[in-house]
This record gives sequence, structure tokens and C-alpha cells, in this order.
Amino acid sequence: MMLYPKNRVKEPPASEITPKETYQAFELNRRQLVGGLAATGAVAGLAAAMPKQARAEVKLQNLVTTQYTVPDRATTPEGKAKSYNNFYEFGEEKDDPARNAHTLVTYPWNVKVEGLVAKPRTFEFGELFHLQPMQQRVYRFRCVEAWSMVIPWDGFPLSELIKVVEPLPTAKFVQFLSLENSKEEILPFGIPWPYSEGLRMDEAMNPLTLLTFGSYGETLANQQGAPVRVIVPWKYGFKSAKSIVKIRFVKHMPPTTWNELAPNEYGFYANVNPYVDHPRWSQAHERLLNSYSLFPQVVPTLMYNGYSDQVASMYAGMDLRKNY
Ligand SMILES: Nc1nc2c(c(=O)[nH]1)N[C@H]1C(S)=C(S)[C@@H](COP(=O)(O)O)O[C@H]1N2
Ligand SMILES: [Mo]
Repeated sequence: MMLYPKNRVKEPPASEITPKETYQAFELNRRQLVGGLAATGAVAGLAAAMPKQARAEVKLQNLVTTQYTVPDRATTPEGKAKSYNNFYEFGEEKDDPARNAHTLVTYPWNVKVEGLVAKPRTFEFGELFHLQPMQQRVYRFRCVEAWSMVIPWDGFPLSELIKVVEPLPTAKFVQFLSLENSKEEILPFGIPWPYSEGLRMDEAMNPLTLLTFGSYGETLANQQGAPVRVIVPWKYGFKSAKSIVKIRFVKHMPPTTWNELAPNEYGFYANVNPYVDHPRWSQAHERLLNSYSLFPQVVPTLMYNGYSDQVASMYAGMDLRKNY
């Protein structure tokens, strides 16, 4: 994201990144991790003490392949997708998250689902993970900074979780809150913790909206927003909140990080739209980060990032210049 740096700080030191939420690991690793921790009693020093294997990505079992593919574009190399990231909690440069996010502790991890639902519930990560079979979907992913990737994401539709908690008729929007910091620290560009994003209820229920646990057949790398994030492929990347700890059902459009920081630059809807420029740059084209090339191919950006058939009807009659 490109904003004028204000209250700029360097990436938070490891000790500032909440140690109370710790790494997720699957059955085998979990036992090793918990056993290891109990033995040392080292909860405060968790990130440092964590056995290496507990941080490693784990292969996803019984992954269901789907018809969601991007036949006209090459898939971004896995190494590129996991080393060129936006995750301001871990620094402001593209290579900072891959370098720094090892301090993110993702087990145990809980996701609290609250607000206007009949069945509010805190999901222990494993419960959420096993709610539905994991699907693999290859999606275009377009950042507002005019680069894009093609990534196989692994997860299941967010709608499956929403059905379980039974939203009340008064619930009109869904807010996602990312991991929190224990201290009042400001992130690069003056971003406050926690990162907040939101969707309208119909957008959250759209079959394309993926509750995402992995990519390339493995659990998410920390820098990708482990252990769970959303992917909303027809919107600019900043809508896809990472490392989610809270999902809140609300009546009114919730405050969202970038919209609060610069409302004239980052709208709530943030639908990919080549006809509505960012105030400081064009959105008509994008750089395809689907190789390690220093000179990526530039191609025209597609309306709704190529997902018009599945999403355009949700915005029928809306002025997309106003609701950018
Ligand atoms: N919590 C959190 N979520 C976030 C961000 C962030 O800084 N913090 N950056 C957003 C932006 S701007 C983009 S482009 C995508 C990047 O996802 P990726 O690094 O997995 O490609 O994550 C989005 N989700
Ligand atoms: Mo982004």
C-alpha cells in the first residue's frame, strides 16, 4: 500500500507481537509442540523457544480440487507468493513479512465469532479447520498497488462458517479483525492495531469468498496471514484480512483500516475496477507477478478482477465511482 508515511515506525520488535496467540500446528506437531512447551514452561518466550518444525508449513490432507482456475495466466511461483507480501504488522517492505513473521505465534489460535448472530461462538482453530473439506481454488489476486498474482488458495467458502453461527436479520455487514498487539503501538503508515476489514453480508456469503487456511497445498506461511485469513478475489488485496482472530456481525458498515486512514483513496467496497483510478495512479493495468522476472508483463486489469459473472449483480444500480 502506498501512503505518505506519518507516525512512521519500524517493524515491531518480536517481543511486541502478541505472544499470547501462538502457532497452530496439526495433530502430530501439536502434540510435540505442547509437550515441548510444558517441559520448558516457556510460554513468554514462546516464539523463540518454538521448535522449528512447529513453524513449518504442513501439507494439507484430502484437498479437493475445483473448477476455479485461471487458464489465461501462469500461476505465480510459490516462492514469489511467499516472499513478496503486504503484512504491515511485520514491516513495511515487501520482503519484511517473510523475514519477520516467524515471530507470529499461531498455536493455540481462537477465532471469536460475535455480534448479531443466533449462535455466537469461539472456534478453537482445529474446529474451524475441520468444519468443511478443504478445497483448492486458483484465483487472480490484485493489489491496489497495481501488481497481481495467480495463487492456488486452500480453504472453504466463508458462507459455510456463516451458516453455522446463524446471522440475525439485522446483521448487514461482517467485520474481520486481525491479530492484536498487547501495546498501543502504531504500525507503518500510522496503521492502528488491529487491522480491520469488512464486507457487506451478500459479499461475505458470495461463493467466491474463501476462508483460507493454506496455499499451494500447504498451510499458510506466517507471512501470508497464518493460520486463517479471507480471500476476496474480486476486490483489491487489502480487503483480504490476514491472521483473523475475530469475525463480527454488525448492523452498520464497520470501520476499516485503509478507509479510515485515507477515505478518498481506499473505499469500503474496493472492487477491482480498471475504470476508476486511484487518486494518485491508474488502475487500468497491472504487473503480473507470475515469474521471478525483474520486468513483469503488464496487462489490462479486468473488471471485478475477471469475476464479473459471479459478482456484478451484487452491485447492480450502484454508482461505482461513488462506491469505490
Ligand atoms: N492483517 C493484515 N491483513 C492484510 C494486510 C496487512 O497489512 N495486515 N495487507 C493487505 C494487503 S494490502 C494485501 S495486498 C494482502 C496481501 O496478501 P499476501 O501477502 O498474502 O499476498 O493482504 C491484505 N491483508
Ligand atoms: Mo494490497
